[in-house]
Amino acid sequence: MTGGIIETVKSSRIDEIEKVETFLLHCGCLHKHRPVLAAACLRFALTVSDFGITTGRQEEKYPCAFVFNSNETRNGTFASPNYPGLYPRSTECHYFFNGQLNERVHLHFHFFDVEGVPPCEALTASDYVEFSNYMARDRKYPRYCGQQKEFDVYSDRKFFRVTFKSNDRLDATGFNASYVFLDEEENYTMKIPTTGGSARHGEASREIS
Ligand SMILES: [Ca+2]
Repeated sequence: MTGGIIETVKSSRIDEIEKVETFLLHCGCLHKHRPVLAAACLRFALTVSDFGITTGRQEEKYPCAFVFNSNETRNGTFASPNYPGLYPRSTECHYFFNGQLNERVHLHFHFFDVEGVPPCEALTASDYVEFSNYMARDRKYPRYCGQQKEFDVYSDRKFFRVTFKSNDRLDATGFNASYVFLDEEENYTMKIPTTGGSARHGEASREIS
């Protein structure tokens, strides 16, 4: 009965098998007297290796990371794990954007609901989304959490990192966003929405709706 599943697991890499086993044990999937729960849980366990993230190229060096290269796709969408369902707890997912020379990435968040209280730090036990022009933290961009209206974020460099992180309590739906790579000239001629302040090129800014 489970031949297909066993074949799937066999053809996976060892670390994926370990992830699946962890999930099976976690949610009691191995209990033979609860077949319905077991089936649902098994489906969940098998999709969890790609976190239900359907776009980008999965980066194998991280538990959850997806790469978007402008030389493959100049625009598209990306979302939090398991979107539009609730995102999993204690999960960190990276979204790496790689433009070509002179390119920048422009992100537009259509939906945003990440459990937490600004400034979305550990002190407030917040889940959050972080933006950075580097692998390290970039103080230029505030962390985002809570329920937000649509907003835009611009990179300063050809590389940009978006990181989603959830803690071990309380859940929400997450986010859904689109991205587009633009060369510097296109970016500079675009009207950047401001909040009445002095939002400059590359700064995270909210749209007035
Ligand atoms: Ca949480």
